[in-house]
Amino acid sequence: MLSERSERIFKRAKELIPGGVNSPVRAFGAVGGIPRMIAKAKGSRIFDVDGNEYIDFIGSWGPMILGHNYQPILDAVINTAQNGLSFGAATAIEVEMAELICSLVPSIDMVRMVNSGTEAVMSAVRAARGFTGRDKIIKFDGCYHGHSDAMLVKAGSGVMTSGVPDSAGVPKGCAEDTLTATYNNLESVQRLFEQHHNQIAAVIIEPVAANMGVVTPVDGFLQGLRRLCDEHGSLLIFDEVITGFRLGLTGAQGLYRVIPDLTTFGKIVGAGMPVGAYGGRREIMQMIAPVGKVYQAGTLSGNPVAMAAGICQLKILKETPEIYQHMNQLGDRLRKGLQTVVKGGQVTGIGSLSCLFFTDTLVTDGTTAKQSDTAAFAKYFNYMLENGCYFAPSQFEAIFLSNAHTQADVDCVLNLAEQYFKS
Ligand code: KE4
Repeated sequence: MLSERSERIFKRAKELIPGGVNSPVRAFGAVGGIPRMIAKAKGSRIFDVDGNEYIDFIGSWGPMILGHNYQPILDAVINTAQNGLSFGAATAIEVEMAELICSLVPSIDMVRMVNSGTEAVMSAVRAARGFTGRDKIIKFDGCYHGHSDAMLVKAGSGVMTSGVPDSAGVPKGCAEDTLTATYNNLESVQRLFEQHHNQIAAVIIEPVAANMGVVTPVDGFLQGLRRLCDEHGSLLIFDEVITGFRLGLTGAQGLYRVIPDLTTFGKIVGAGMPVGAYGGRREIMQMIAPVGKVYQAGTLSGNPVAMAAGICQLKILKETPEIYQHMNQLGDRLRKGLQTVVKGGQVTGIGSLSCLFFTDTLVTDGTTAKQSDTAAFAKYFNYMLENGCYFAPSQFEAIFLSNAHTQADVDCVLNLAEQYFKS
C-alpha cells in the first residue's frame, strides 16, 4: 500500500508535535511503520490521505459504536451548532443528557459532564476522597484510567505499550497514595485493605479490562470487590469509559449485576465529540461544587454541540436494542473464527470487545498479558494493515466492533488470519 503522503505529513508532524501525534498510541511505536494519516471515514471504513481504504476495528477507540459519520449524529451536530458552539452557561440540552444517563444507568442518581475519560476518572477519584476523607486508591496493574497523576501507576494502554510501568513527572507523594492490586485476584485486594486499614477511599477498576488487551473478570471477582468495599467503608468506582453503553445500555455493571458507587464514562457518551461524565449515588455527587466541597469545573463541560452528538447516539442505542445483538453476534463469530486459525495465541473478549493475545499463557491479569510476544503481534498487525484491516497498533488494546460492521467485514479478517497463520 502507498503511504507516501502519510509519510510526508508524519515527518512534518514529528517536528511540531511530540512523536508526531496527539496521543502516544497513535504513533505506531509498538508496531513500526508509518502511522496512516486518516482523511475521512464512513460506516466501518476509514480512508487515509493516500486513498487507501481500511475496515476500521478501532472506531476512534470506542466512540463510533454506530459507525463513522452516522447521518443522524452529523445532523444533530450541525443543527445544534447553528445556534452557537458554546456559551459557558447552563443549557437545557445538558439537562436532557443528564436525564438520559440517569434513566439508563440505575446506579446513577446524579451526573456531571466533563470533556474526557481522564477528567471523569480524575473527578470521580477526587469525589471519593472528599466523600470518605481518605487518601489512598486501589487500582489494578494493567488497567488504564486516563493520564491523571494518581492513575499513572502500572497503567495499561499506551503506558503498558511503552513498556514504562509508570510515568515521569508524577510526584512520589502522589504515587504513594495509589496502591496496585492484581486483576482477577481478590486476595491481592484483601491484603491492601488489611495493610492500609481505614485509609482507602476507593477501588477503581475497568469491570472488563480493555487496556491490557481484553480481560474479563472471573466469576465472583467484581462481586468480591463490592463486598470488600462495603466491609471497609470504601467506594467502588467502575471505570466504564470503554464498557459504558457498549456492553449494553447498563454497561458492565448491568451485565455482571454489580452496582458501583461511582461510574465514569467517555467515548460513546460523546459519539466522537470530546465528552466524559461521572456519576453515582446522590449523597456522593452532592459533594461536588458548587453544592459541596469537592471542586471540579470545565469551560467546555456540557458543551451543547457535544451533548447533541452524545444524546443522539444514546437515544439510538436505547431505541434499537438489536444493535447489541448484532455486535455481540459479530463478536462471537470473530472470536470463534480467530481461535480456530490462530497459532501461538489466544482470543479473549466479550460482546463487541475482543483481543488476540500472542501468548499461550492464559491471560487473566496485567502480568500474564505482558507475557505476550509483542513482536509477533507487530508482524500480524502489519500484515492485516497491508491487507486493509486497521487494528489498534498495540497488543494491549481492544478490537472494537460497531453496528456498522458486517459479517463480511469479520469474515475478511478471518480469511486473512487463516492465510497468515497457515504461512
Ligand atoms: P480519555 O481521557 O482518553 O478520553 O479517556 C481515558 C480512559 C479512561 N478509562 C478507560 C477505561 C480508557 O480506556 C480510557 C482511554 N482509552 C484509550 C484506549 N485504550 C484512549 C486512546 C488513547 O489514549 O489515545
